[in-house]
Amino acid sequence: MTLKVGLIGAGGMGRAHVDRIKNDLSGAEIVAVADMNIDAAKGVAGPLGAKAYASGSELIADSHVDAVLIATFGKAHAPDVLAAVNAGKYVLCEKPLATTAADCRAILDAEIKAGKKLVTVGFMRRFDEGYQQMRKALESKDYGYATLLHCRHRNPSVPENYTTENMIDDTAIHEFDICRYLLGEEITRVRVDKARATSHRFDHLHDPLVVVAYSESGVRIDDEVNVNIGFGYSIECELVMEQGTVRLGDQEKVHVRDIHGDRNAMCQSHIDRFESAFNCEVQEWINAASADRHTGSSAWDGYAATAIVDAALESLRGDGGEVKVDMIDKPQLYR
Ligand code: ISE
Repeated sequence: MTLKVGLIGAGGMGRAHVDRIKNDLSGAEIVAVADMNIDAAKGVAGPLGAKAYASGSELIADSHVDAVLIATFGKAHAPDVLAAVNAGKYVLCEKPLATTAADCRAILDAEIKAGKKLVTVGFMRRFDEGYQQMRKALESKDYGYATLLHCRHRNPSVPENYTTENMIDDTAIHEFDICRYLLGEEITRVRVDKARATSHRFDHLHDPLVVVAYSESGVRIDDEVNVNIGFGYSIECELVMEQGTVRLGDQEKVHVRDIHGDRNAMCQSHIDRFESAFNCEVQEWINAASADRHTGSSAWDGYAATAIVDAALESLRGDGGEVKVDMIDKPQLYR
């Protein structure tokens, strides 16, 4: 069976998904593309022989669309995710699930009403082999329990319209999800420290920040968010357990040794650093949706990440003090 996918959002991320579905993955085809800019939708749909729509709701209502891939900007996600769930269609939505906890709760309610998990949130790091091995190391109990988690999220640069708040809701949100995934527990409190700002930034931006958070069992997490580091896209993570540590490797396509030293190539964006994770994520989603089952991070995970974002933003906007993460009890569907 070929899964007929409708893509909402014809920007860079949407086009990257089209390329991977067409060239690298199997079992799916794009049959419709929607974008509020209809010309952009037509530009992507045309060469695929797919239909073009000016809105997500029209695409979701198309009976030829089996499953929906959402790659629009965060604020636009909630209504399309809700419409897809209400239509009983599997949906892979790029992060964040929604930009407010209330919108995420509405999506949880819709899934509970549908009686099954239909939503996968695009936290692609869960499909990265390195993170998967880190989680296995903790689960093996060979090194005892986790005590500390050190993360670094460095981007070469950001565009001028990117704000200090985006360092939390667009960038650190990946660590909020992956730390929950690695530890298998919720994050309960968080604060945001401002470091000396780099001069390599726009004046409106306070870069870098360090997010300090604690999990339910008391694991202390620190996440350096540093988005104008210049040299490349660098994601680091070290999990400290009682009697051992495990550290995320880089994505090493080549390793060069010469008179200047011994080094691996530096990624320049999440697209190349997480290329195989994105491919695994989307392939897994195609396989799962075709077999009428859920995969990857759930709407609950999307809700939890947004709740942590809210607490971290409150700390950032206030005096940098610790803020409790406010979450509802986990509904049965997600246990
Ligand atoms: C971007 O939206 C991503 O998802 C990247 O993984 C992250 O590194 C970057 O900071 C975000 O802007």
